Amino acid sequence: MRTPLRLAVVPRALILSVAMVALLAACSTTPVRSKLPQLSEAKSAMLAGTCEELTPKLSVLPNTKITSVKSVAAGEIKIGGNAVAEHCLVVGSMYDRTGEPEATPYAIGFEMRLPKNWNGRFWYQGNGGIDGSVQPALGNLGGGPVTNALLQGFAVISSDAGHDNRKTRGPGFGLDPQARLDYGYQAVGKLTPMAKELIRIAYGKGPDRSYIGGCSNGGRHALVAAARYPEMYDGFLVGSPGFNLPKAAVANIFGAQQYKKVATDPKDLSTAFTKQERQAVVNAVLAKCDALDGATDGMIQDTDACEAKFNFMRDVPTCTGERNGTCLSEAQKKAIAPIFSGASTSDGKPFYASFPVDAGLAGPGVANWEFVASLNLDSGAVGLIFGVPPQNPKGFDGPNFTLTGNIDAMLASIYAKNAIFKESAMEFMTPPNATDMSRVKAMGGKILVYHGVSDPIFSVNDTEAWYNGTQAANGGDASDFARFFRVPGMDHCRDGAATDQFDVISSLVQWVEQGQAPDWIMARARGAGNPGGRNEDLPANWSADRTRPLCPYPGVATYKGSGSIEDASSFVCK
Ligand SMILES: [Ca+2]
Repeated sequence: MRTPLRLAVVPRALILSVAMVALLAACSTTPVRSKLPQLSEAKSAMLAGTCEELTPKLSVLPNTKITSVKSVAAGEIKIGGNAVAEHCLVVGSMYDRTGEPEATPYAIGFEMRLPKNWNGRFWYQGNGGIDGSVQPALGNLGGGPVTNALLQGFAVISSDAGHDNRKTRGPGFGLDPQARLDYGYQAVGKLTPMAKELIRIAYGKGPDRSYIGGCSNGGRHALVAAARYPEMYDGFLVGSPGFNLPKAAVANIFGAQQYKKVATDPKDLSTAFTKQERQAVVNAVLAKCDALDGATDGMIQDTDACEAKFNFMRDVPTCTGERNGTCLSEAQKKAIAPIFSGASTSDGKPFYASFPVDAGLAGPGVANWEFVASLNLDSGAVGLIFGVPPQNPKGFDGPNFTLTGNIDAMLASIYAKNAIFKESAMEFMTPPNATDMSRVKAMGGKILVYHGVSDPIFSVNDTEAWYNGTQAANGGDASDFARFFRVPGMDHCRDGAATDQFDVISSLVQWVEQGQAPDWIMARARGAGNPGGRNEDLPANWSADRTRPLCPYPGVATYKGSGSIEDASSFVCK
């Protein structure tokens, strides 16, 4: 396993902990925090025999159908120029059945990739969106190839979470109550014991350490698993989590209805808030907030100070004449401000988090989520997968549902249940008692969360509120088992004006297995020449491989006052 680069940044937490030790030594009555269990390090092993020899042994797996087992040679797959080592690819399904509507075939489809030379660890790859297809079990996370579980030697599983979008026409699976529950949480609960047993058969021992991680809906899967299945995993990697996904989807529909009020072309919501205009907002917020962290570098590290200082209505230039891309009209401001301040019901009650105004707002990812996904994805999710009762999928018109639907009714539908749909969407999609992670903590498990500040679909402020609640549930400090890293400028899971490439998997493994809590995480921009693909949103005046420390909340990467602003070593977490 690669070791993350360490820099000569003096972690503030270390200084504090030294001071605290001195204080504790001087004052014997100070309560000493009980020590959490330290889990042992995973030990590597070799696959027992060939992939072909594995096939007959897997027939013992209950409720499981193995479709194929084949060998993948070293280098057959390359990730960011790195050759993936030799491994077995196992493809199969669990709980094959028929369901709604009209005897649709269902199963929990999966693939597992088992490295010949295994690091002793299991990785459950949570996938994005509404699931529904088995993404390759490579364990990719974040921008670029830095974080990749398969490259690092994990045995990795990936699944469709219980439905095949080709057979259900995407969100049509929402008509099947069991398919909703599998998508929400039960697929993880069913696949995990099977996967561990399959690993035991393949290597002669089960995984020493198990991890679950993903971004977006995959981050949701990880946080839901931490709440529902804490005993199944040792580490939870929670990227840009949609852990309040049904509410976030209604909030994005709320946003589309706001944009519709000022769109000059009713068929194209992006005419409500063009790229030039979004850049004008970015310029305005940078003018107020960029220097708050000590470096005028196009990044707003001090999100909280910026939110206190920047006022959308006041600080964005108001057009005195026609819209010309450098300003927003009064009507635009009135329509768009409530999207940032937080979606609300018809009587003004907020139902989802606010969004920070941040430097990554001008990117195309933002436009896609706000102006396109709201019509084509959130509509189907709310109307067919989350709402009780679901809409009729025959003739369901997503854009019309989004642009003309009643927000209050949509919100009520994601909390509703009936005799057929016995759990509401807010029950099956979200972590129960989300801020109670006591079982993870007690077992020595660790939760590492990251979230882009410019994420337009799941708000970093929602994740911040969850983390603050988790802190409060642990006497004001949960940092001994749960840490939260904001990624300034990053769009949803990657891209944006951001350093969006970071090896959070290694950070989590070191924390779980070595007890080394991440006081900061190295993050790198993906400029020209990056093997993982260039981030097109990077400002032209940034170095192609700018680095920054990601800081544990509420820490802020702060410029030391000297040294290159392109280099993480010039910053310290404060
Ligand atoms: Ca700055």
